[in-house]
Amino acid sequence: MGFLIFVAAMIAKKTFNIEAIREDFPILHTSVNGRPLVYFDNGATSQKPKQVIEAIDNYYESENSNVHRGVHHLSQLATNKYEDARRTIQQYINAEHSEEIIFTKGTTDGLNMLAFSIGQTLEVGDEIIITEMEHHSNIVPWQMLCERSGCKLRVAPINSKGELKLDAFCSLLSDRTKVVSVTHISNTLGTINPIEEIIEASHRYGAVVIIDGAQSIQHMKIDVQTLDCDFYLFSGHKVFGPTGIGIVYGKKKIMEVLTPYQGGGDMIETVSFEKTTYNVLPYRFEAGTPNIAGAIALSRAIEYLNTLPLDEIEKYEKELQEYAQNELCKIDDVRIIGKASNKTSVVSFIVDGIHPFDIGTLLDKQGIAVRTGHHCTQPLMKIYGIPGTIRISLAFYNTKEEVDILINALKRSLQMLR
Ligand code: C6P
Repeated sequence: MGFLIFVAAMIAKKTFNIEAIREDFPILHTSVNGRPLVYFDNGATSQKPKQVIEAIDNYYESENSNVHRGVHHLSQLATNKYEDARRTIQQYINAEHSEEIIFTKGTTDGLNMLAFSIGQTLEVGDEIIITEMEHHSNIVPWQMLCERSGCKLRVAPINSKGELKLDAFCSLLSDRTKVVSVTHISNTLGTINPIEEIIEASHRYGAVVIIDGAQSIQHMKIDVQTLDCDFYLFSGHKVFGPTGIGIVYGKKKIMEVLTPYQGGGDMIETVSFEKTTYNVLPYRFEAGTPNIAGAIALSRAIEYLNTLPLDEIEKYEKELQEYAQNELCKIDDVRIIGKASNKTSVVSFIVDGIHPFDIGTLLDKQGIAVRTGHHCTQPLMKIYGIPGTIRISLAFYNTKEEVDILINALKRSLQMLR
């Protein structure tokens, strides 16, 4: 009996088989400029497994209809699938209630929604804290709010390694702090922020904490109840799902008293020319026909992730990032931007005297996709005094062999450019 249980446990144990995983991603088997594609631009968007591509096809071939609107078979089918998708995401991030999961267009859309809706509750002199490493999506919506409301934006500094100065962050907290909105992982530096400490310290002052999870959900298991964050946001397309869909997780007790972001169909309870009353959560934040296929395909991506050994993957990605960073450091004149002791998946670098764009172009000629430029973090670039970086951003389907191809291609490119 004991032996049978052991065998069953062994069969159930998920193993990390990179060749099998790569088979699931058709695009990884294509060529660019006559070379096998090496895709190192996962921070911009991840590639999609065939299970996600099939879910989109299948939806439009046999399930397409509008949700929450019809008594007919297809409408109910689409509604059930859409609501099942919500529950899949709820379970994945361990939200307490499915109504806490709002479908959005992506992280940018979610941050704008929160800046608007939370902004309605703020007063002149209230403060919002962000950090120096934020993506423009977590800067501009708050600036726009400050301009129209008289609130003040405070920016917590980083050190030269690209780590948040936690003491300096804590010294910005006060009774005036109403919102703290920080990225979990920097898209440009790869720094993993100490969000547990940030959340705890901010809650001591009664501030609402928003975690921009655009670069973390695809690299580590997230448990929003353990974290105790008030909001956690991510984009579907960075977590192996499609573009045009994203998630705002928000604590029910906070969300149900916020003013809706947009008005229109589905978000209402009653409408008259004199007054409108709003629907319950989550619908009050989902005005208009949503991205139904996107939500279903995103849940398929999450189900796909659930078949993988996530702990092993997290370790593997960190090792791959360390390997890439160490190999890059061996090349003359390469300077790594972002040397946090706790980082993952991203390596940004510059080469003295050579523009990142030129390197990116020559790498592309050799089949390697990297991102060059400011990565939508212009204030961060200003702090480092550089116009941009070359960024490699990894996913679990990347390999050491691909890193070696990059290193050789970079050496060839530098010989041509010098
Ligand atoms: N960063 C990158 O190449 P959207 O565009 O809405 O899906 O995600 C916005 C966003 C918000 N926060 C962080 C930390 C991000 O990294 C991003 C997107 C991409 O780094 C595109 S600029």
